Amino acid sequence: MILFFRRVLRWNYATFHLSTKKNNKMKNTIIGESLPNIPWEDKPKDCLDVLWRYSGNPILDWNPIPKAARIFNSAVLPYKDKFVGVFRADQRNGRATLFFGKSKDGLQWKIGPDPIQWVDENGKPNPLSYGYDPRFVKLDDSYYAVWCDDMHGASIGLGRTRDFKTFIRMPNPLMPFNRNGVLFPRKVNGKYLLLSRPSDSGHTPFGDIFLSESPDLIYWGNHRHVMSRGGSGWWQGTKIGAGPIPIETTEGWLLFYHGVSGTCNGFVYSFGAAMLDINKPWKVLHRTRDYLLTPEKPYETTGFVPNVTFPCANLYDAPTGRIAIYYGAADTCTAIAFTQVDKLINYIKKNSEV
Ligand code: BMA
Repeated sequence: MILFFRRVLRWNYATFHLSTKKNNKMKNTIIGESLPNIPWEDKPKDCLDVLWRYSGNPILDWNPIPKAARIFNSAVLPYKDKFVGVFRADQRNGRATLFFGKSKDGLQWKIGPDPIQWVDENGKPNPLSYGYDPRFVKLDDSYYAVWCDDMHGASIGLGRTRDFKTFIRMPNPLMPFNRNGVLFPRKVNGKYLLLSRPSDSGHTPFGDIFLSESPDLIYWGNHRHVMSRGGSGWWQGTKIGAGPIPIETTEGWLLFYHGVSGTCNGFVYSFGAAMLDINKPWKVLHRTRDYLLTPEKPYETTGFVPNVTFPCANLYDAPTGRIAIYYGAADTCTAIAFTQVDKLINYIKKNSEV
């Protein structure tokens, strides 16, 4: 009933926009909420790409707060008419941890001042050894963070909050070694879904994306392979990892993911996108043959780790199809890129290699 009501509301919104903006065909491809205050900038006239960078990049630069030297691969969400986020911050001792932040516009952030103080289910302190590359999602009535956690080696960490004050650590969903855990924003076929990238103990020279399911966010199983590294190009030839929370669309789940190529000067992290079947998300329908974004700008090619663009979050506005992608740049800065869902899906379909 609620779903029906939402769809009617969305339809009305879309119809209104269709009648007011004749030249802007809106198809309501994204199945989700509206976010009229999404950070946004129109595509520059001379840009030939389907995805374009924010002219104000980076939005977080070196030493953004007293207790963190670099804030980068981080995750944001809309909250009421503002924004909240879980941020990967490398502290001044070099160790990665997670901070919480708030923003009125998604561009200017108030982060910290201290790392998130995690507790167990009984409220006792349960600090992280380290934490990095968080993703953040609203599921049911709670907000869940997934990150790379230390469980006698890199593994997937999971925690939840309802009020952004108490952050409760939950059992690690998967065994080490694993990274790039990404939850789906709703149950599919009655199960919670988690993408991940199993690995070895180091900075893995290999890696594919897998999917696991759970009835309760505690017990995970029915693991399936989703996507392999590789393809005819080289940008995703070494390893790949799921990026932001998948976006539900009428064409399937839209998933941005990073791809890594090995060069004689180290790894290069770019990102592309895939469309996954809505009811069987382990089935890849389309997948970008070329990257959508690769390190080119000085803040992407130069920094603590050069040549890294690493997406961890996306915001969307369903009625207009606007998408803002938050990505870490050179393990130093936080940057934003924009795209429009219909143009992007059209591009992915036309330039797909599965
Ligand atoms: C990966 C992760 C990311 C990082 C990337 C490039 O293994 O550690 O946090 O952005 O390497 O250094």
